[in-house]
Amino acid sequence: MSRMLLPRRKFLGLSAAGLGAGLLGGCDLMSDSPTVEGWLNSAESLTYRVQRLLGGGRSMAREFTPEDISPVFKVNGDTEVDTDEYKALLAENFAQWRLRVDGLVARPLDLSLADLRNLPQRTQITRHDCVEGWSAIGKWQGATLSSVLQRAVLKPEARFVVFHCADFLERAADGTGQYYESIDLIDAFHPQTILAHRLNDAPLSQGHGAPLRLRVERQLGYKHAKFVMRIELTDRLDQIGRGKGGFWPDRGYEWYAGI
Ligand SMILES: Nc1nc2c(c(=O)[nH]1)N[C@H]1C(S)=C(S)[C@@H](COP(=O)(O)O)O[C@H]1N2
Ligand SMILES: [Mo]
Repeated sequence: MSRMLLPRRKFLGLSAAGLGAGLLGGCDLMSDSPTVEGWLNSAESLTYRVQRLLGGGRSMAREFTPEDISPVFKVNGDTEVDTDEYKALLAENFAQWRLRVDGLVARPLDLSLADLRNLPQRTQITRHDCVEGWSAIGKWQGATLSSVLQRAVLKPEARFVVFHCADFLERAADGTGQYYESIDLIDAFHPQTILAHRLNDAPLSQGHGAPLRLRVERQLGYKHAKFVMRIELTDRLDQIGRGKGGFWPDRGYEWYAGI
């Protein structure tokens, strides 16, 4: 039954497009390189693996109408980033900012905001639910995370997508406290999972996570990493932070915060 709901052709089509884009970069130069062969094989096996997983992972979070948008969308957690690096980027309106995509990928990426705006976009009006007991409905626009991951070409060992943020919510004695979060590949390739650069038709404010924040609509607010600087593909979470996959998961919250 769930297989019938999966738009299989469309998904394969998108993956093929991603692969095509990936190949354009180095194909002519290195087509006889065994490494390139390896990348292709990894990407293909990943596509099939992801597609299989998606059979049970494609239910959609509810979407709302423009009339439902909350007049005020609260900011929460860190609402400013207190590092020289971030302040310098902000001062130039993020012209020098790049999103680094690395780890278990065949093609590491450095994407500017313009690059991200040129990738396939999605706009969605959704409700944000914070564990502290408040909710707000907002209109988010951003690049689909799947389009970014397809361009980076995941290696077959990749299992988690880690979002490293610019802010330190705590400066703990053990050196942890920089905000981070992580999701599995089912949520990473979900159509509503986006790297948002706009809220309610305006560029993200610093409070809401400028220049880029995650929207992972089927999970609670703390999973929606703000101020994202780097996306790391990994096969394990135990060596990042305190090992539980996120700032709040490291401090006792659930890693999978499904709503
Ligand atoms: N980098 C970072 N991301 C974060 C947080 C944070 O403190 N730092 N707080 C989280 C929590 S608990 C919530 S509810 C939302 C708040 O998003 P908002 O400020 O846009 O409402 O961001 C999440 N993402
Ligand atoms: Mo939250």
